[in-house]
Amino acid sequence: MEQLELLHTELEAGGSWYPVNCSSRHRVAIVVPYRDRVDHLRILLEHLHPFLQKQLLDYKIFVVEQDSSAPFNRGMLMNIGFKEANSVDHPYDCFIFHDVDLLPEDDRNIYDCAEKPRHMSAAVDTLGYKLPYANLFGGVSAISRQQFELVNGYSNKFFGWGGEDDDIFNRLKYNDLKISRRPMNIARYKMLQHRKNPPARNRMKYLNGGISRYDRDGVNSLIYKLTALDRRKLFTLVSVVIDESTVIKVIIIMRCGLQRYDYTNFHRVFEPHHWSTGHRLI
Ligand SMILES: [Mn+2]
Repeated sequence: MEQLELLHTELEAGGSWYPVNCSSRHRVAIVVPYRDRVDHLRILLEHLHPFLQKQLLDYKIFVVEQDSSAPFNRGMLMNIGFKEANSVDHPYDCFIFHDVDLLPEDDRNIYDCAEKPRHMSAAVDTLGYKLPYANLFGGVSAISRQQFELVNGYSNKFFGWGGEDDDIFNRLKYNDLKISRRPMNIARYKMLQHRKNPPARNRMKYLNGGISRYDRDGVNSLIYKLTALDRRKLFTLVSVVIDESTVIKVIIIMRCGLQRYDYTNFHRVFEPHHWSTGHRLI
């Protein structure tokens, strides 16, 4: 990683870049959910910075690390990336939610947002460059800030592998947002090999009952401990501890109406001294 840092003198602190000779149409936040895959992260960063710069995007890469023993919660990490990115900088127009193990192969696969949310990784090499099912929205996806807020982001309930991507597809559909894809010869990705995570418990239950939670389980109901917010050379690191039972409980309390939480102002106003690697409870 240090060697890669030395190569990228063009980057601003926190892993951002913008073209000097023109102004980009979008400010794009790339959000990468992450835990314990440093080899993949290095390969992704090595690939993505030149790729995004060729596209003349105004972008920053946020790596959101789950720093706890709880099962990996991809959806909640995306929500946290959305919140933290919009807190530390001017709100971004466009979000690319990006798995750490997918490398875009075609420069024409522009990382921007449009009227419809876009499923970017339609053609993955390990799946024979074929779309496995029509409603797939996992891997890499592009959603504008407005679209993401409209659907209340991802569900926070999916601890472990699977379900959260199908749930956000349902949320988009519920809000009459049809998804788009680029042609299969452009939306091509190489997948890095890894061991599979255990599937999420209760993921079918949460998926089937999802509709009753859209308004209260998502980016408006985040509970986590921020353990680092760190401007690295190649990316901004957001490290969080997520407690599974707390996350589940908060949603139950909200459903029962026993206690009212005002989540609209849940996040702090950004002040520069909040940059730290120390422990801090939100
Ligand atoms: Mn994967």
